[in-house]
Amino acid sequence: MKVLVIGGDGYCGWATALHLSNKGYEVGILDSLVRRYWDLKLGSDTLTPIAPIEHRLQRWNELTGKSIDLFVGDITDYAFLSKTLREFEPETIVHFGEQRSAPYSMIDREHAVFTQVNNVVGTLNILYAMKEDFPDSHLVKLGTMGEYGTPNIDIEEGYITIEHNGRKDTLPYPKQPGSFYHLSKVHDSHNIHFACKIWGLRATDLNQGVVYGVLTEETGMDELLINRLDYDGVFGTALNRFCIQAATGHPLTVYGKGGQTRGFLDIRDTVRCMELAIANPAESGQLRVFNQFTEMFSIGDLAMMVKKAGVSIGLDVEIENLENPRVELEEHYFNAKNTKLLDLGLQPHYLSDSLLDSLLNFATKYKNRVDTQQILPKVQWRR
Ligand code: NAD
Ligand code: USQ
Repeated sequence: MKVLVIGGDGYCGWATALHLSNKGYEVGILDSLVRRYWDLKLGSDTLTPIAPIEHRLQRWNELTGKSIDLFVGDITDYAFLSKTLREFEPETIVHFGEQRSAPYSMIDREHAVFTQVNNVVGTLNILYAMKEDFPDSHLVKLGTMGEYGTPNIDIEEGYITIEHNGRKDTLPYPKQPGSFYHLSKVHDSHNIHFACKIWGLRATDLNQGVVYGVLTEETGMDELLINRLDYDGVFGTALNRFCIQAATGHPLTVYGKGGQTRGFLDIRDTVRCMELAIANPAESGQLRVFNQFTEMFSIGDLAMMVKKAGVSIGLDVEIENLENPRVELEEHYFNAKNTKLLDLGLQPHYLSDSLLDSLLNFATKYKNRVDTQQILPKVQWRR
């Protein structure tokens, strides 16, 4: 099967592209490489030295004999997107290619507008290109658990059945996202839902939780295949940041009380979830939604786990509760369903001492690349 991985130079996309290639899929990567440029503009860099995409792909080919096609361009450019799809003729389109940082989207008006245009227009272009030329292909789109926010009731997988004034219906689950980035995902979900309904397209929205870890079977094969691992205050995410902070002797940055609870998953499960969603496509006319995470943790508990694992390998780890730069509940109910991917056969890698140990050792190996000035959060949600 031919799979086009949009955003295939990024953290989740690179690991997924290699995994699918390894599993025998015919893979193409479409990426504008804009994420590398945003890092440059922010003055930040990934912990790991990532090779240029051409070198990565050449090394993959040398090691495995498998080749991955590369299309460098922007999906908000419809002519480029349409031309690429006609050339590659994908049966599945995996879409990771968005601006994915909540803090980046909250820097100022320009960054909020950019995030929403990049994400919403990019996805809308994909939907139109599918309608024009590939109405039977399957769109596997990365959404986020953050679309739901933190409601005081259980979170279902995309839809909820409601009884109201004696009548009953199954409706899209209410969305209460916490940043202009997370809002862009909600807008995408609505557009995809509508396109499936009117044009009979098939799509799967994967509401993914926060991803952690860096090594997968494929990216660990060679230094040139190494994946990015962000630690800075804009693109770095909770658990990855905490491990890198522990390795460099920086206090762990828990925002506010640390009672914020989120869904998490190991990047080795991200690639497996993608494989499962691709191998079991949605029906025509259907927007299927899976909640893609394996465990729920509060940020405070994660920090405690990293501290314990760090101390056990001789690191001196402090936890600091910073004033929260975001507007979010710091103590709340959170109980989200995640059975659909398990039903398809996902066997989770749960967060373990050995994973924390290996992530801490990995961070220690590259700690000389860390610019500690980039660690503290600088973007404020409030006026
Ligand atoms: P990333 O920034 O590492 O990768 C995104 C890639 O998309 C980059 O290589 C970038 O150059 C490319 N891109 C962005 N806009 C593009 C455009 N207009 N045209 C072409 N390419 C474009 O991000 P990631 O962490 O790999 O996240 C991938 C997807 O998964 C995102 O949609 C994100 O919202 C979602 N997600 C990520 C996480 C996480 O913890 N990293 C969690 C949940 C969901
Ligand atoms: N947090 C801290 N300290 C930190 C970093 C984060 O306390 O140093 C807190 C935040 O306040 C928030 C939680 O940890 O409550 C998660 O923040 P995050 O930066 O790890 O993740 P988030 O901003 O939600 O975004 C990330 C990805 C995004 C994806 C999302 C999945 O960047 O692309 O959509 O995780 S989810 O969180 O489930 O919506």
